[in-house]
Amino acid sequence: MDWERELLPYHQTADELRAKFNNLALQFTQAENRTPIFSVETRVKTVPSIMAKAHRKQIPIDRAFSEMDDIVGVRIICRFVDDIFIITRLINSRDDMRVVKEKDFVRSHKPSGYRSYHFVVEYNLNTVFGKQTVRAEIQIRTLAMNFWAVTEHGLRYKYQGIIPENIASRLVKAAEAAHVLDSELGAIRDEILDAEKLAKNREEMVRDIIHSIQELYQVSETSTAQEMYNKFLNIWEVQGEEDLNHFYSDMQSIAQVHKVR
Ligand code: 0O2
Repeated sequence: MDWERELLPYHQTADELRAKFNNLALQFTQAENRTPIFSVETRVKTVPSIMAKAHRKQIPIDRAFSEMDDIVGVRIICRFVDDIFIITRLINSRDDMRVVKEKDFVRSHKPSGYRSYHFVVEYNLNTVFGKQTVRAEIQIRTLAMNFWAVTEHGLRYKYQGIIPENIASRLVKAAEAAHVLDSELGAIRDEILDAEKLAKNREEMVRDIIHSIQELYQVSETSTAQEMYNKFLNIWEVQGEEDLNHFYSDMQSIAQVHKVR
């Protein structure tokens, strides 16, 4: 079997899915000023790892490609638990991928403590060799769930799947701690998002003010521009939101007057 040739459509699937989810993130940011997608990672299983899994699951090697769901893996990381469910609804409503399996380990975690939302989807691909349907596993989890899963996975690898009892029970406790972190941050999600929006608005306002002052240096007396700059520094240092808003409107009016002249 030409493994590398067999794997080409899987690499294409990984590339296309990564691009699609990254574009979704961009569109969310454009439309709503924030995205539920923090990051997207993809991987294609290597040949040794396909062989090892086929051996473990007693899948004849010539059926590995048709029977394994996770040769293509997509991992979508979110900041908040609620974001996971925005994405699950989205995946279920798309017509460019068909959901064939769905497992919710977020609401109902595994005994190990593992939390994540899993899909297996069938994705239609157009290649130079014709059309092909490729299965991919999509895992959706928060940053905290991911931190736990990656750490636990490393230990699982070290102990070849059988983690000693004392470490396993600590891992369950650590998973609970990650869950508490997600719940606490989820409870103040709106507060956090408001603060971030405020900081972003302030940053944009300051950028516009500095730009207007720069323009003022070119179109007015240096002393006028200098006076506005000093005023701005005073307000900026004190960090009064309302004063900054007023100054921003004043600055816009002044810039307008000078532009008209
Ligand atoms: P790897 O090394 O990540 O690829 P299968 O159908 O055989 O893929 P299963 O058990 O039916 O497996 O599917 P499930 O439970 O949805 O698990 C699929 C993948 O989720 C696993 O792939 C892991 O990546 C991840 N996962 C599931 N349970 C745990 C867990 O307890 N800890 C961690 N860290 N990850 C988990 P693989 O092939 O098992 O492993």
